[in-house]
Amino acid sequence: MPIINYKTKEINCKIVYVGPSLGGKTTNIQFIHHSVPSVSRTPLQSINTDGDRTLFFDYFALEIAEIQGFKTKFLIYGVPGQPYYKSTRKMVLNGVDGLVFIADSDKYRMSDNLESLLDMKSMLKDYGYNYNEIPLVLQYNKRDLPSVTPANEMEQVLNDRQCDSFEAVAIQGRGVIETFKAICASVVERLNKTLSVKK
Ligand SMILES: Nc1nc2c(ncn2[C@@H]2O[C@H](COP(=O)(O)OP(=O)(O)OP(=O)(O)O)[C@@H](O)[C@H]2O)c(=O)[nH]1
Ligand SMILES: [Mg+2]
Repeated sequence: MPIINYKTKEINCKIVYVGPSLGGKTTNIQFIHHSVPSVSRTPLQSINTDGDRTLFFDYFALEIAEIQGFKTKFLIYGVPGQPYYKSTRKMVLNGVDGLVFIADSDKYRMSDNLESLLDMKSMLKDYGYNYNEIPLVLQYNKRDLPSVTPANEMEQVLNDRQCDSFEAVAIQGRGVIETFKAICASVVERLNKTLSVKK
C-alpha cells in the first residue's frame, strides 16, 4: 500500500526492480534517472562491487505531478539479484507498490529467470501480499544478444499473470522508458482507486 499522509497531503509509492543477477536492473534505473528532469529527482544511490553488481540496492526518488491534490513521489529501488543477497532483497520488497521484473533473454538464463521469479513470489507471500494483485510489468532485456529465448516463449514461462511486457535493450535505452511508464500507470491507477474509496 502506498504511504498516504493526509495531513501533509503527500503520497510515497514504492516501485521495485527485481530479476536475476546481471539481467539489467541497475542499467534500467540508471537510464531512467538520466532521462527524468534533474529538478524532480534525488541523486541515484548505487553500491556496487568491482564486477558492477549491486551489493546493497539502487535507489532514487522521483517527484511526479499531484494526484487528487496529493504531492506524489515514486521511490524507485533495484534489488541485488545474486542469490546470496536474499535478505537485502526481502528487506527492499517490504512495502512494495509496484514491481518490474527484468528477465535476461540470454537463452542460457531461463532457469535463472524462473528461479528469481519464484524467489520474488515466495518473499511476497511471506509479507502477506497477493501476488496476483500487485501492479507488475515484465521486461525481456538483452534482446541484442546473438542467442536469445524467443519472446513468446519467455511470455509463456514467466508471464503467468498476462501483465504488460516489453522487449528491451537496456544498454541502449530501448524499452526502458516504456516499461517504466507502464508500471507508473498501473501504480497510479491503483492509487486513484484507493483514494476514491477513502474519500
Ligand atoms: N548486451 C546487453 N548487455 C546489457 C543489457 N542491459 C544490461 N547489460 C549489461 O549487463 C550487465 C549487468 O547489468 P546490470 O544492470 O548491472 O544488472 P543487474 O540486474 O543490476 O545485476 P545485479 O545488480 O547483480 O542484480 C552490465 O554489464 C550491463 O552493461 C542489454 O540490453 N544488452
Ligand atoms: Mg544491479
